Amino acid sequence: MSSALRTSHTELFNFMQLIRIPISAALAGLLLFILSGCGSEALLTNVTASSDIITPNGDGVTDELAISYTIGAPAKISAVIEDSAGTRYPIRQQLQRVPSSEPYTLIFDGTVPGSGQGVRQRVLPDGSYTWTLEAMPDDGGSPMSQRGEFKVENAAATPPTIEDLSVTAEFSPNEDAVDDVAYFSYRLPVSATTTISLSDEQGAPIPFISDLPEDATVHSHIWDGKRTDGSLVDSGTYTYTITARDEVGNIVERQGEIVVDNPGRSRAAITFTHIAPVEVSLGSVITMTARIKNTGDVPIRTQGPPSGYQYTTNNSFSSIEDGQYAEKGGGFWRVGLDWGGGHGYPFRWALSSRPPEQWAEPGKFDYLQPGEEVEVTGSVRIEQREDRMQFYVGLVHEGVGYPVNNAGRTLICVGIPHVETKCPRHAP
Ligand SMILES: [Ca+2]
Ligand SMILES: [Ca+2]
Repeated sequence: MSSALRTSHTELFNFMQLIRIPISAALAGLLLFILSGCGSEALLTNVTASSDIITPNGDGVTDELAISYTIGAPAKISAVIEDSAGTRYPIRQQLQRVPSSEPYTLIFDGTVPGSGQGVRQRVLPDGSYTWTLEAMPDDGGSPMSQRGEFKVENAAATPPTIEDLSVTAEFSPNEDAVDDVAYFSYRLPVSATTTISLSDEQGAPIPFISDLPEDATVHSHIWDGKRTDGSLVDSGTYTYTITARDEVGNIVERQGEIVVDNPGRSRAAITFTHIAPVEVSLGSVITMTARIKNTGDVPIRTQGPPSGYQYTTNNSFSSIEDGQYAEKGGGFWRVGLDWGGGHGYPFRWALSSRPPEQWAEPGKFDYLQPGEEVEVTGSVRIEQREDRMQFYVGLVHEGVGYPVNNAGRTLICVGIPHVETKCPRHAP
């Protein structure tokens, strides 16, 4: 069988040489006359292949087949690869070409569209194949085609895979610290270039991860429900497509759906602050009163300690009550009090005027609903030996930042005799 194939390769080679070599011009002209369907301009000529064997394994040596051709009239070019079992793989379809004295070149890298099973593009396995190049003239005349044979050897025909895939089924990107992001997690057995994209119910694409080189290990990515311009997507069902491409061109993909539920942005404003008294002795207590309004379109989630809790300047939200009010991974909002050069708002209280047993999750967290305004009080016993303390109020969106910072600055004079002259609060 291989001897028969070899014979046909030789014949092909000779045939193409006939077309290419000038001394065979008369014969070539006759052939082209026949091939062109008796047209006045030869539609498809000088069709040559760079080789009759390719080894698509990424080593840079005969990885590709270059098929060059000349077009004599405006035409659409298509190319098909066919294996020995008769399966056809279109590799180019209806490419518009205009006449040119310069030859066109079509590069075939050994890959063809995959046939289901999550394989989008794959390297052909070792074997014997034919390529067929067809030109369909724009003027409605007869198409012309040329074909050749080639072999694939040493092919890297094992595609990459996307294993252990886990994707969040439903999430609500509304900054309330509950299911705000979607997780993609998978394992690549071989290194690959990964792309993750989403599309909405109308098919509009939302790029997420683009052509990211990844090693053969476990990978995870977090989607926050935003487009690349930062805008939030709408509620709905989105289709994700993860593709992994290896260095030789095998491409596999996995698809699934993600439900985006009630996306929104949380916003809040401080509408009132008051810190008093402004003259205290060491060991006495100051009290902050603040009013906070949810000015966004989604509920704000908040945690304790509750309004009314008293700190000392020697502790903070993360140290009190066995750490139960430490930051919980982001997304919670609280009102904070700080002083001096900034300590990251060590004193924080829940944005709720309800007692903890009446919270949405009693003792754990509560919500400040859109449009709702609450008054929160908090006190701090002054145990620092500083005589001038500039206190200020802020909103803390934990893990995100300080949406309101440095509000209601108030100078507190601590344990100073003759305070009117030694700790003036009003600039002259
Ligand atoms: Ca090679
Ligand atoms: Ca959420």
